[in-house]
Formats: sequence, structure tokens, C-alpha cells
Amino acid sequence: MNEFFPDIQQAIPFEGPESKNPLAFKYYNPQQMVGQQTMQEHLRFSVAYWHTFKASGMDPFGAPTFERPWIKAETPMEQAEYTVGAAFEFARKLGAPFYCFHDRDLAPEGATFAESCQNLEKMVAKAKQLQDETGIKLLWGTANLFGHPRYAHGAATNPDAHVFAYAASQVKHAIAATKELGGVNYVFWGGREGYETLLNTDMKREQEQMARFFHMAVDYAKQIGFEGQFLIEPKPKEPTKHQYDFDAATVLSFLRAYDLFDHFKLNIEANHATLAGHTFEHDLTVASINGKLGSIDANIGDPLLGWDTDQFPTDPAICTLAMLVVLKQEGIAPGGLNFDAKPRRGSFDEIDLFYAHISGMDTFARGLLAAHQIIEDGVLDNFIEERYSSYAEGFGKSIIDGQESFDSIEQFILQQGDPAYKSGRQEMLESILHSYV
Ligand code: XLS
Ligand code: NI
Ligand code: NI
Repeated sequence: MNEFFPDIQQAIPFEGPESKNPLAFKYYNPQQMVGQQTMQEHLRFSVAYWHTFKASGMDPFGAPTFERPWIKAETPMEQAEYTVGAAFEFARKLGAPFYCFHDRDLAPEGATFAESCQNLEKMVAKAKQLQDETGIKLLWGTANLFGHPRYAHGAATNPDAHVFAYAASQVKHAIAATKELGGVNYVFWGGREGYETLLNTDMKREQEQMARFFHMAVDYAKQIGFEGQFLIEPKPKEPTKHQYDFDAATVLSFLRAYDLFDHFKLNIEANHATLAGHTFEHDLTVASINGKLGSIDANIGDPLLGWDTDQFPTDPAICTLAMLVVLKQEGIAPGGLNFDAKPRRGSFDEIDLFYAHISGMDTFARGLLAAHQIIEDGVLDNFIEERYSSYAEGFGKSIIDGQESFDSIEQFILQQGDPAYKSGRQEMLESILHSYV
């Protein structure tokens, strides 16, 4: 087998926080116990096939900048075979236990639909063999329903039923491929499910189409015995101006409205949350308190740019807030932390992929360690519990238990008068948070 990362001869080692070696982990120590589980079990890191192995560095202003050795091939299928080899070599040397892909990342589209399916089957067989050899597992599969021109006006929400049918047929095979590879989740990110102008769009109808599509996917999974978790990944805009799956709250209400709530959880991406005008921890929390935080696309946006820049996480404080949500819901499994992230266009070299992932993994490991300690010490939980303590007993409890009315409450106010003002202590809490980070 070709070697694509000859500069990395062994697995990336853990050297501890004193190390200055950018090709070693400072915090991510896979077998280290944090509470009841190892770091590897908590974090469930995954490499994103599309960014790490398929991205070329092309942008709207310029040509590809990454000259990956695995794309130098005679045919698209030969290129796909080199690429899958590179993917497993990379994940193995990095020490990432999982990967994620779109059908069209793994295998090229053929001249006909049938040929595309054959290409996918061949590459699934290849990936399966490499999974067996390396022990690396599939976190989730998905279908690319946004790249090809046929999906310019959406897939399930397309005004043309013919395109809906194409998309459904493609998803059928992508779910089957995910099952074949033992994938523990399947993601639906609504690529072009949204609209540009209401002058040509029936929004109600498009949402009904999308719901029908999801019901068909649920039925198909049941039919073939696919037991992975279905996940929807919210995003507010890009590529369309108004994406239907705007944010966690929007998707939850869609699932409830169309009788899909029991069949889906959410895959929350940091950069999508911030594009929606939320913090990462906000959308994680909205999903989690509804019992629906299924997996995470771990990246970060640039606060100065208004699009999905998909950068590797570098802020331990943000990762601490994220891991607080994960630990409080007792973990992210069977989901994981998928690096839906890419090096910048000027980071030309294969070795930059290692620097980027190592830095992202260390940042999340720091977040895990800090979040665990914050929970152990109860510093935030105790404060929050005390803040709401007036509802824990007496009059407050009887409000929550439904034993009071506006009339009885008014009597309380007539007797008790004005409440005392209590500080929210935000700055003190921020300082406590940072003392753990
Ligand atoms: C794009 C999405 C995409 C999904 C998978 O913004 O993040 O990469 O994660 O289709
Ligand atoms: Ni994503
Ligand atoms: Ni994204």
C-alpha cells in the first residue's frame, strides 16, 4: 500500500503539557481516566473525510492550493482508492477512533445512477477491509445532496418530484452503505433545503416534502434493520439564504410538528450555531435539555467573518462550556466529536492536517478536563441551585406544582411587597470558569 504521510512514522504520542512538540498531544491522553471513562471514550473524535482528504484549497477567488499525493491517479476510481488509503493511514497515525463521510466523498459519481451505486459499493468494500485492519470505525455516513447541479433548487424540498426521487434513491444507498460499515449514526444536513426568494417558493409545501422524505428514511432504516441514530444538523444559512433547519429550536419544532420527534436527534455544529446568532453552548443546551443532543460537529467560526469558515477549535473556554453540556447529559455516545474543519487555504502541506487535528483534539481534551473538575467541585451547579432555591420549597414550590393562581399570587404580593434584588454574579462566575480552563 502507498504511504501518503511518510513524515509521520509512528502514532502521535502523548507528551504532556510541558511538551513543545507540535506533533505530540499535550492534553489528549486517550487512556487517561476522567471520572468513569477514558478520554477516548468521552471524546469519540472523528475525522471528516470531505475536509481532510477531499478539500483542494480552492475558493471563489483562486485555484486549488493543496497538491495531495492521493489525487494523482489515472481514473476517478483509482483516485478514490488512493484517498481511502490516505484516510485510514491518517486516522491510524493520528489516533482518531472514528471517521465520517458523504457517499460522494468515498466514491465518485458515475455516468448513470446505477454506476454511481456500483462505485459506492466497491469503495464501501474497500473501506470495510481497512476498518477491519485498523479498528477505526464509522461515526456517521451521509449523502451529498447539494454538490451536483441537479440539486440547485434543493433535494427533498425541490419543486420537481423527479429530483426528490433522485435524492431519495441516493439516500437509500447511503443508509445501506452506512449500515454495511457498521456506522453508529446517519446524518441529514439540509444542504440546499431552503430558499432564495418567496417569489418562486411554496414554503409550506417544501417543508411537507421534507417531512415526507424523513418518514421514508425512517421506514427504510426499519426495513433493512439499520439501528444507527438518525441525526439532523441545523444550519441557518449557506448555501441558501434561508435554510429550513435554522437552529436546534427550529428543528425540534419541525420534528414535533411532523410526528418525527422520536426518530431523530441533532448533530450540533459550533460554526452553524454562531451563524444563527447563538453561542455553541446555547444550541448544545437547547438540544440537550430536550433529550436530543446526539452528536457534535467540532469546529469554530471566525468572529469577524459571516460564513461557515470551518476552522479547527482553538479556544479551551468554548470547549469547556461545550463539554459541560456533554458531561451533564452523561456523554455524547453513540455520537462523537467530528472535526468538520479544514486548515486554511495557505496551509498547503499534508503535515498541516496533523497540526490542525492535534491542536483541535488537545483543545477539546482541555475542555473535558476543565468541565469535569468544574462539575466535581460543584462550583457552577451550587450557584445555580441556590439562584433558583426560592422555587424549591414554600410559596415558589407551590407555584411550580400548579397550586397557585394569579389571584392567590396577588395576595402574596400584597402581603410581601417588593422582592429583594439579587446579583447574578456574572463576572465572578466568568472568573471561576477561567480559573479552571
Ligand atoms: C456544512 C455541513 C456539512 C455536514 C455534512 O456546512 O457542516 O459538512 O456536516 O453534510
Ligand atoms: Ni457539519
Ligand atoms: Ni458546516
